Amino acid sequence: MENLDNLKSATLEKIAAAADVKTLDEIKVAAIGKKGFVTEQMKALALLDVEAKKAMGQKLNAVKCEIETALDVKKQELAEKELNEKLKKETIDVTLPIREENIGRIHPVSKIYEEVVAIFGEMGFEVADGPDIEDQFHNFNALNTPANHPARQMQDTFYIINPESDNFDDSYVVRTQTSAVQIRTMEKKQPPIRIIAPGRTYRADYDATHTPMFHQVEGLVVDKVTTFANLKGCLYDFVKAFFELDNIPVRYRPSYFPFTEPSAEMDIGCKKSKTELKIGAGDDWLEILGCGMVHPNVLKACGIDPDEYQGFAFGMGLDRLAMLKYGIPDLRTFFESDVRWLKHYGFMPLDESSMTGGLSNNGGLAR
Ligand code: 2NL
Repeated sequence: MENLDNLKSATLEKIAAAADVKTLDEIKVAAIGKKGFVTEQMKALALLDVEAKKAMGQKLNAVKCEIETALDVKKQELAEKELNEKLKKETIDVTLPIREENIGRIHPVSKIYEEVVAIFGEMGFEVADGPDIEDQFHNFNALNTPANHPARQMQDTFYIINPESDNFDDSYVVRTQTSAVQIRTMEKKQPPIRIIAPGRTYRADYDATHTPMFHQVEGLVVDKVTTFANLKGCLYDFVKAFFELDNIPVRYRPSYFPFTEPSAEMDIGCKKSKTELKIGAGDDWLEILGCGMVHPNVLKACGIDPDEYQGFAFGMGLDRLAMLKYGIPDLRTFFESDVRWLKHYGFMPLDESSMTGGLSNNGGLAR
């Protein structure tokens, strides 16, 4: 008995003095482990008579409980202390520069997207979006392109058969341009409207400058007085901001789109040589976008009175802009998910595009 009390107090003292979890485990083994002193005395109970066995058994259980509780309390205290010390040692200095090798890159198309949104955002345009799969009304009919209109063959459309109808006119399409987004906006909202619709578009075509999925941004302005002069001013400001040039020659060539009248294509001045394309000077011209005044039939199809409102619209390929601005020769490589390509042509994630903080952050170009 005497011996047990002494061993117990000695053990409790050792627990109180223990400096780490490993020491605690050793104390535990020595007291209540398989060969610990409490366990040994429990084994010895078999030799005692019934009364003594009962008394000693209770005593031993109480000692075991006391030691276990003391161990648990101390263990928790030590674990907390160790964690606090570890946290103190492992602080992160968030002001340290990042290790550039270890972070990903922003895809050139995402970069162009951000730049275009920054420029038109500054002019007061809102970004609108819509589904990739469209019905033919929103992709064609509402855009003054009824069934059998020759313009439907101008675009190599991917159709998706409607399982609920035998009529081909009820087929869906993956959108051939993002115009359906503007149609949906006009259906919902009366003018003034000033939106851009960037996004994925699809046509059956594949070569160095065409992929079956590509990216476009279209813009739409509708108001009581909206003129071709407004269109020209808006797009001139856009190309200057986009190519980061104060002066840039532009010209408009007459063109045809079913959804605009008149329609035009905008070229910018450049100098082409075998090895280089220099934008902003020279005797050559580069087509950059298509545009025009919204056709009255389009406004009508969306419930807007063309006698009261006019609009202008434009559309351009984001991938083509990326190829021109960043000198990437083959469009197909954009969508091959090759990390070496991305490392070469991609951009650092923290270089945001803004009209005030540098648009393309050429200094941050990850090359
Ligand atoms: C191009 C030409 C264009 C439009 C898109 C448009 C949309 C509505 C009404 C009228 Cl809702 N027009 N969009 C207008 C002119 C040209 O895109 O070459 N895109 C790559």
